[in-house]
Amino acid sequence: MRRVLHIDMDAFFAAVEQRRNPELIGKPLVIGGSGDHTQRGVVATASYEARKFGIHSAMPLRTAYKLCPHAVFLPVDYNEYSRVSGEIKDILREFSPIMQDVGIDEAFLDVSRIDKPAEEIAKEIKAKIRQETGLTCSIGIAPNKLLAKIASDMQKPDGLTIITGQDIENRIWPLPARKLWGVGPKTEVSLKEMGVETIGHLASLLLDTLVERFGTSHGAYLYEASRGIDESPLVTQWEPKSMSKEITFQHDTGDWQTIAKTLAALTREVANDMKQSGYRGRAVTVKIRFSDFETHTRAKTLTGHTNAVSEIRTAAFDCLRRFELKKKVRLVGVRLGGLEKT
Ligand code: TTP
Ligand code: MG
Repeated sequence: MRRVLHIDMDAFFAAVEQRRNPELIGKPLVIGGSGDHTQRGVVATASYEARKFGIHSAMPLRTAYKLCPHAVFLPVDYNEYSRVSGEIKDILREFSPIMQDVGIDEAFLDVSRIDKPAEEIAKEIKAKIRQETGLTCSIGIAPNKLLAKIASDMQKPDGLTIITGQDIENRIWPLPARKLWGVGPKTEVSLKEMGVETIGHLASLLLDTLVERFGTSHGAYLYEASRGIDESPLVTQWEPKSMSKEITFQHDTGDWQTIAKTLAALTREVANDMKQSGYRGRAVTVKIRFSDFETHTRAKTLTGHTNAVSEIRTAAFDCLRRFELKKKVRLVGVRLGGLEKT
């Protein structure tokens, strides 16, 4: 049985601001645009105190001001929220490496392989996040991502909700159809036209009816989702171990100049890739494949991590000189390993 957690921070931007400035705790707080309610811009989020006045995300700041003139309006400080978000994701990864980063304030965590009740893990996560960042979150526990996401939204703030396969009829079917991931405003309108308001209603429709209306793929998705079925795996972030480039010559060559020039060009490309993706490496490996497909590598480890072309090229040429180029060369490649994030 799979056990998936969905973690969603409570009033995230507002909570980060309240932590920075405790005077804001307990007050209606609106974060959005440049923080000036006379200017254009929309609400990114509002504290729970401000939500009581009917203020919500995507509402024009001016409207929010009319609803609650004594609310504190602050600009969006995206850098700070991303930094805190990074801290939270790091905490989650400590609990399980199978983490899907969904957005700035939410993530899925697969805890199936952890030998402990999921509820206990969730409580530990909540405590750790609170301890390290001072923030609260709401967690949903379910057999899949679809249900876990619905669950985390059921009790907020600071909630912990468990949904099992047995709860679908009683707790999922009464919910409005739009609570299902993949039911956006357009699908919702179509469903309303068909007289469908709840997830249970949707589950009563025939597969054929849904496919006819929404197409094969979305129709089948809705059919399964309304029954709480979701087999999709967590998409974990891919961390490269190395970066490489190689090229096969149009014609095999024995010309050292040609090989060296090609290697220099490949080195530049790898260095660029690393700079763009924010990595530095330490271990340079050059690969040569001869015309008879015999393939050899030579490696050199640098004293420190780098993404500087000149350093990588010098090491690559050191490697190249250690090859005996007695046969014609078919392919040349360079790889940088031992990567670290810059
Ligand atoms: P949400 O998780 O949707 O909202 P929230 O964390 O503020 O509140 P809740 O307790 O209900 O989870 O979104 C996370 C952050 O993303 C939110 O703090 C601000 C930002 N955001 C926007 O900038 N614009 C939007 O329209 C929404 C919905 C969110
Ligand atoms: Mg949130």
